Amino acid sequence: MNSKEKNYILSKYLIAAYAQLGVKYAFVSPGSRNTPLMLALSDQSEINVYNIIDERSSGYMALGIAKAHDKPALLITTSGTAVSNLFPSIVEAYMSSVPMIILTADRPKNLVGTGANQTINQYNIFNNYVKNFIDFSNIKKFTQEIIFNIAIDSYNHSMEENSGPIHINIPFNIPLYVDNRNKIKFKENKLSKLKSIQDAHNKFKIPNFTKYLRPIIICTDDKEKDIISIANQFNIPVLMECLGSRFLKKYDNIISSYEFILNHCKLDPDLIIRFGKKPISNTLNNFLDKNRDITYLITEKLFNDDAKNIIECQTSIFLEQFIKRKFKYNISWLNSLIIKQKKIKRYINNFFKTPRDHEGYIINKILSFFPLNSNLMIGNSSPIRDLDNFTFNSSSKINVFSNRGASGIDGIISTSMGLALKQKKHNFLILGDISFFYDVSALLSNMEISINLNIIILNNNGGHIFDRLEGLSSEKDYSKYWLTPVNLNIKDIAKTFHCKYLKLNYKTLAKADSSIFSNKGINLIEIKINSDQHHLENKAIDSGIKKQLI
Ligand SMILES: Cc1ncc(C[n+]2csc(CCOP(=O)(O)OP(=O)(O)O)c2C)c(N)n1
Repeated sequence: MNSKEKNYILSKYLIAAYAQLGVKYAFVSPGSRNTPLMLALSDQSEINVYNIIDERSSGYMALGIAKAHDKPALLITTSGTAVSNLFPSIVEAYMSSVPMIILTADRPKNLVGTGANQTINQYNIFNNYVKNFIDFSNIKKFTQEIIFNIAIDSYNHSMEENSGPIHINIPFNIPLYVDNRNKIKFKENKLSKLKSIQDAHNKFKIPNFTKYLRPIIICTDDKEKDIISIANQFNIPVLMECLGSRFLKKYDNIISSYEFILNHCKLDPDLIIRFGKKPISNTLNNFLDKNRDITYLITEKLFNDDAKNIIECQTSIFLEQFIKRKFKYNISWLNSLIIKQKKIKRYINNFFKTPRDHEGYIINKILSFFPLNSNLMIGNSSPIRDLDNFTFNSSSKINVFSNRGASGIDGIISTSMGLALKQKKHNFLILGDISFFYDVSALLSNMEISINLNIIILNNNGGHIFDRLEGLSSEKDYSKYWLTPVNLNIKDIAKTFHCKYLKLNYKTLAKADSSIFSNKGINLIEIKINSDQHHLENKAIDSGIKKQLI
């Protein structure tokens, strides 16, 4: 086998193995060093391939589709800075436990450090943010069996327990292009035996939870639907974040207004059962810190969490055990929280009957237009906080996604484009203007990939999340160093990138309906918000709710 055949055969086996393992999507960016991998992708039909110019965007798209698909996508680049541009998306995938398989083409090892063109040290470049790194320089012989085993191990490892990214670096010698590929002989073997993904330990013991009087559940991004119904059966209130199943089914025991309750009332549970990652809400995080001793985290594997009491098992298996105890907590405890929740809901709904220049009003209005079974990607930082704070439990079947692993404002459009590839209709993204401008180059791919996505830009002109930091806005250089108004015309951007465009404010939104959305292509909806007015409205809501609760 000569070198060019070797490059191609190796690539072909690797891609064939991933296709057999169930990988359905590959995000690639052009280059010459990754040519053997591209040829292998081009010669198959099971994996859908998207060619994305910008590797930063490509990485986030792979993240997005994996969120929707629960399986890794392939992320393929050439050598050099192309590789380093994947870093933010890999950090987010690692921190939020999303599977991803990264194949980076490289120069042969002997060229690293010699001044060879487009050659950097790619060896374990993502170090702390990948679950595993494999360098093909270390493999002496490339048999089909060896390559298939690498594919199986990397796939399984990316999906096991805390899912995450796996990096495979593949040095290719020149020549890179090979023609007459149909004449090259292959063993067309099927993957012989798939090793099954390791089950989590699931050997755990539930402490005697029946001795407590005032239990609560805190559920963040764990979407296991039985959490609420089982909690309901046991009369346990569930503080349910917007990333959980808040919008999937109506249940009285779902408490979504926990920020207001914790800020204005004394809540003294004697047991907290936690599902999912740390909350979005700072107030809820402080509450958890104060209640560490009585909190039990249910998690398959502890990751990036300082919980004191941990029950290591899958949520569904924990619930199976939990439900075996025929027991009910005193309903008056649950009712006391339900009453508070109802008061807050009544107050906010009443307040929002009048159109308000407030993000909570705008988000609620937008959500009310969503068709059933919509996907919503929600941006950092005010949008997700306002979605969390001002929306209530409903059965509108909205599935909410976000990048909360590292809470970056980068890559949000790209992630939502990746998500939208899986679900053909009803895709929405709500984000701030700075996050929009940050990732506007994602729209370059509008012509390459055909998706339907409504992007709602909450434009408060410059990242006004920092107004919420006590005292900061009166700092002398506040506008200079914290605010970043871009002052570009979003309508012009829409035209440049072949998107539809609509401009609204809270008053025109009040008269709108679902016809503002489009079911074809990318639709930019800009909603102007006055941040000073938002803060005034916010204060009014807070003091109004306080009066209701005391
Ligand atoms: C990549 C990255 N850079 C900087 C930040 C810090 N940061 C958090 S929110 C924010 C401003 C966001 O502005 P915008 O998208 O308009 O949303 P909003 O102000 O409404 O929260 C910045 C710069 C971050 N989270 N991620």
